[in-house]
Amino acid sequence: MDITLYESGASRSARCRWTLLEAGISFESVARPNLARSDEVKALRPLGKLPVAIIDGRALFESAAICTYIADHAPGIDLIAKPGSWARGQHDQWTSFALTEMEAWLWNTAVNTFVLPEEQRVDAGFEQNAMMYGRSASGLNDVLLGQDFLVENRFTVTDIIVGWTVNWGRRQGLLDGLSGLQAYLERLFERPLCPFAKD
Ligand SMILES: N[C@@H](CCC(=O)N[C@@H](CS)C(=O)NCC(=O)O)C(=O)O
Repeated sequence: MDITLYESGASRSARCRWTLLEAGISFESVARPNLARSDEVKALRPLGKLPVAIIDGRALFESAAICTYIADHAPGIDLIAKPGSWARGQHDQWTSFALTEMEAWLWNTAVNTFVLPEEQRVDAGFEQNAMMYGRSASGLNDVLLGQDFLVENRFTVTDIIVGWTVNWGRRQGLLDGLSGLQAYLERLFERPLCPFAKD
């Protein structure tokens, strides 16, 4: 595969970078200040957000979709459950759960803290966002008290996608008391290629 990744540091782009590194696929990186919302990226992806991957000349966006596609096409390494298998259903399940039941709450807080211009922000929902993230995180914590990884109990791209969301919660101070998630992140951080922010 010929891949160019439009990326931005430890943001959601890090999911794609990590997947490519684990897959052993070399790629070109495009990263510079003010890349998001630039005309160049708007031409590739609605809203001009990052990441975007140009794969063999075609643009693919949404970090989870990019990671899943790359994992499906990674030569010589088994990074994702087989399409059509029950385990693949679990990949879709946990990916959807992380993006809709966890990450969306953190994104709402981010949007109303620094993403939108001040006059467009609403500052009423922060506590509720933290509570709702915590509720979902607690459910995921219960699962990860009984297994090391999410699908087939082995490291897969599912952990790259979901782990990023868990790590965002950690950075927001939302993992207190959730020892299953803390240990899960330690397992991910131990992997030498993990590019997630560890501060
Ligand atoms: N659901 C999208 C989210 C993409 C996203 O929000 N990217 C951020 C960086 S992490 C961005 O480009 N922000 C610029 C903006 O909001 O205009 C994905 O996972 O790819």
